[in-house]
Amino acid sequence: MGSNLGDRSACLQAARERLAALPDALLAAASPIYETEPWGDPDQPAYHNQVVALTLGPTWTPHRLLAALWAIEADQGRIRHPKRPYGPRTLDLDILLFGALRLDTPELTIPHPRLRQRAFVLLPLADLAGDVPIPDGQGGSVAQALAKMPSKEVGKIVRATE
Ligand code: PH2
Ligand code: MG
Ligand code: MG
Repeated sequence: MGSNLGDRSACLQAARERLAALPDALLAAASPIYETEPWGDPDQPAYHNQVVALTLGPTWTPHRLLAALWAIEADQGRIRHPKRPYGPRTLDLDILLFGALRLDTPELTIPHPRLRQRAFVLLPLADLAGDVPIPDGQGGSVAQALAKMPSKEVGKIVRATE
């Protein structure tokens, strides 16, 4: 989850509440919230980022989850700017992993295709799932991917205080 517009903590809290209320789903764990520099598009405010783990019943598919995440984003005032795919947003909910599934469709790629490039993803993901293998064919766990990140990048990620 990411937010860099408005009250970022409130956006993430509201998102956690919506995720916990999804049918046949449990919000099993949440990482600390981190304050992170914008990645990919420098001209925007700093983000709050957090990773959560959902336990989903058998009725859930990746595409059904994606539709649910888009609905939550839209309800929280997310506006998509086609020219700024990495631009500012009230709320971004991305699927990082879906169990051990690997999926490549036009709408959805799992594991998240930029997971290994982003310290703001790997650090909170490692808080919850360091030992979990990343099923993208490159091999290794979340913690191993984090260890390969430049320490300068990881060092910039700090716990949020507000
Ligand atoms: N999300 C983006 C683009 N850049 N930078 C940070 N720090 N955190 C994000 O969640 C983020 C970003 C597009 O999804
Ligand atoms: Mg994103
Ligand atoms: Mg997204």
